[in-house]
Amino acid sequence: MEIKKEPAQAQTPENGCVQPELSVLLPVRDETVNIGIMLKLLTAFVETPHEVLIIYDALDDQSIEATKALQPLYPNLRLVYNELGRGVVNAIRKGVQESNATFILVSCVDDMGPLLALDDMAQVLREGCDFVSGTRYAFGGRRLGGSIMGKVLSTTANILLRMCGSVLTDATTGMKMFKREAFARLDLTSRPVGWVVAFELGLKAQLAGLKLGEVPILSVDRLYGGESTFQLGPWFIEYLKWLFWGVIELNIKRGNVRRDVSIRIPGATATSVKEHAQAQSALMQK
Ligand SMILES: Nc1nc2c(ncn2[C@@H]2O[C@H](COP(=O)(O)OP(=O)(O)O)[C@@H](O)[C@H]2O)c(=O)[nH]1
Ligand SMILES: [Mg+2]
Repeated sequence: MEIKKEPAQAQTPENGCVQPELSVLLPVRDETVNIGIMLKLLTAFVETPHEVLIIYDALDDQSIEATKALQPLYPNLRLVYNELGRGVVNAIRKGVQESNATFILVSCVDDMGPLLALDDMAQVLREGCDFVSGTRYAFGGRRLGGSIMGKVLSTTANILLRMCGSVLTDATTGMKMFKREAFARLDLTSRPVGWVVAFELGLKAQLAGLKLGEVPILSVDRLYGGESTFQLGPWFIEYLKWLFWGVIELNIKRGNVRRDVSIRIPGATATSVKEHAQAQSALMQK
């Protein structure tokens, strides 16, 4: 597959008034230092004209002050109050309502590695996909840091789902980008438990027959600052529920799932020539 990168309109803190093609939705709960790091790296790495929505659930959240302090530096930075109800699923709903762009990215403010894949994900949408998922488990993608249990749950769920017909190699990752109109076709019903909504998005995008893409990401979960909200008990039950649901639905609606997934490998992801060659040859065999 040809690896190409189209020139995109550069965006800087000074020219943040450029019409954003992409809204970066960052749900937050008491984040401070990571918001500033994320904004710096987004500006440095991402060429796609974008706005950033920091979405908080509570009026006493520490993220509010941290974001307000950064706004004079980043005109494309918006603070959004999610009054729809607590939790990431509601923050995403609110973010989509508030977004001004045709492409929407959902991501975590404490994970900087996936930023290297963001322009490539946008390019996959420009080339005709409706929904593109990051992948930590294929084509040179990797997962570093984060809780061991989170990793075990996610890898097990993805292996089982692949056996049952999932075409995504990482349905559970939070890093998902989609077109605004595609989101309207995914009727989200998950409970506000952690990032289980990412799993629901990955499953429903397939079952809705969306044109799908995948881009490998280097996930480096919470390298610095703040605390993980991961709680094994409630997450486990909710993940299990969606896993069963996915297994059953993928079997019943097998015919809905489009198997022609578009893959794009960012130069920064395949960190060695050998890995890049391996990823390319895996692609050729698909
Ligand atoms: N709005 C909102 N954001 C949340 C909530 N829980 C977690 N987040 C944010 O989601 C991202 C990932 O959460 P994190 O606690 O690191 O989860 P982990 O990576 O699974 O340990 C971070 O940006 C958090 O601030 C929530 O209930 N509401
Ligand atoms: Mg995290």
